[in-house]
Amino acid sequence: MGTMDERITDKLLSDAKHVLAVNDLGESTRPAPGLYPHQWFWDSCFIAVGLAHFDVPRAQQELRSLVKAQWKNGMIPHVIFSKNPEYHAGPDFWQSERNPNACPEPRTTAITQPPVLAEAVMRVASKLKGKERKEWLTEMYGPLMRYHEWIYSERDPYGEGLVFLIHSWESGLDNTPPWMDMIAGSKPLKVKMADAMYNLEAWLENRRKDTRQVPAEERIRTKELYTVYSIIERMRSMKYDISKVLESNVPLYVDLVFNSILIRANELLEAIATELGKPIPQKLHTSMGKTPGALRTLRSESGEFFGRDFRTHQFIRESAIGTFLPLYSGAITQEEADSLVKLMKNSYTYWLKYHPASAPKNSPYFTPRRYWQGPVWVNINWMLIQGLRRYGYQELAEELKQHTLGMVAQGGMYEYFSPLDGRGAGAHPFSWTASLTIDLLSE
Ligand code: 2M8
Repeated sequence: MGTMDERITDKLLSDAKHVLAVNDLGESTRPAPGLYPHQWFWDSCFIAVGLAHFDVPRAQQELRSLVKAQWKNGMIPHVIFSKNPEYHAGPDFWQSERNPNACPEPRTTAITQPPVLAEAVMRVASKLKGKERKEWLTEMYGPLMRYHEWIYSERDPYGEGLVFLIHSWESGLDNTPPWMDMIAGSKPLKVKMADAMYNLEAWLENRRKDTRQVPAEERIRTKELYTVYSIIERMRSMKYDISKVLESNVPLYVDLVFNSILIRANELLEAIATELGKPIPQKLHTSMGKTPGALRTLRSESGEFFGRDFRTHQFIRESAIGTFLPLYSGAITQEEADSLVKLMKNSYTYWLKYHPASAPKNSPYFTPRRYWQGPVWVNINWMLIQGLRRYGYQELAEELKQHTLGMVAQGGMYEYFSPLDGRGAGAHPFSWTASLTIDLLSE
C-alpha cells in the first residue's frame, strides 16, 4: 500500500477528531458509546497521544483524570467508572472499596492495565516548552513514580525483574490465547459443581450485556468470560489483597505485553527524572534495572517469546501477537529482533492480507473477527511501528503505518479489523483507533 492521497488523509483526520468529540465525557474520553461508557487506563493514554496534536490542555486533562483515581498504594486502576450504569462489569460487581487502598470517588476496578502512561505524558510534554513543560512533568512525575513503585512492590515480590498480572484484563488483550490457556480450568470446584448442576454457562449466555452491543461472535466466548468473571469474584472475596491472592491458586501470569511496555515506560520515567533533576528512588531504580535482562529469558529455543506462569516458571507456549511486543521494549538484541520480524512476516500465520493478526492463522484459537483471537488492532500496530524503527526497520515501519492507515480509511473507526478482509468489527466509533490514526497522520 503506497502513501495516501491528500483528500483521503484529510477526511481521515477530520473523521478521527469527530470520533474523539463524540466520545468525550468532559474530563475523560470513553473508548466507545454503548459497550465502553467509562474511562479505561490504557485507552486514555492512547487517546492523549492523539489529542496532544490538536488540543494540549484536553490531552493533559485526559491524563489528570487518570491520576486523580490513583489508589493510596499507587495503583492506577484499569477502569474509572462514570455515572453511566450500563456496563457488563460495573462498580457494584467489583466492590473495590473492600480494599482499604481503593479510591472512594470516583469508583474504580481493582486491577490495572499496561503502563502506557509515561509514554503519554512524554508525548504531551513534546508539545510544551520551557516553564509549561517543566510544570507538566513535575505534576505527573510523583504519581507516575508511585505507580511504578507499586507495580514492582506488588507484582514482583521476589525481585525477579518481571512482573505478574492477576487478571487477563490487566494485559489489555483480554482473551488472547496464552491467557485463555493460563486460566482454562481455573474455576474453583464449587463453581464447577454448580455449573454441572445448573448449567451456569447457559444462564450467563442469556444475561451477557456486552453481546447486546456487539455480535457475540466478535466478543470473548461465554465459557471464557465466565472464567474471567469468576476470577474477579474470587479476588473480591479476598478484598483484592495481593498477599492473599499470592497464596491462593488464582492464575498469575508473567505477561509479555505488560512487561515490554513497562520497560519502555521505565526508560521514559528515567528521562523525566533526569530532566527534572529528581533521582529515581534507589529501590525502584534497582527493580527497573533488572527488567530488560529478565525479559530476554522469555525467549524460547525457536526465537519466539512466551509469557510464563509466575509460580512454576513454565512457558505458556501459545503463540499470539504479544510475542512481538519485545520489539517495542527495545530490550532485546538485534538478532532477537530480526528473528521476531521474520516470524511476524510469515504470510501463513501473522502477516495475512491485513496484518499483523492478533493470533496466528494456524492457531486453534484463530477466529478472524473475534476480539484478541485474530483481528488486527491499531494500538498494537502503533507500538510495533515504533519497535520496528528502534531496530532499524524504517521501511517496514513505514509500510505498516501506511497499511494501518489504509485499513482504517477503508474499514472505518472500528475497534478491530478482520485480518482476512479488513472489515471493521467490535465497538464503533472507537477512540484509540481515532487518536492513533491522528498520531500516525501527524508524524
Ligand atoms: C477491552 O476490555 C474490556 C475489559 O477491560 C471489556 O472487554 O469490557 C480490551 O480490549 C481492553 O484492552 C480495552 O482497554 C477495553 C476498552 O477499550 O476493552
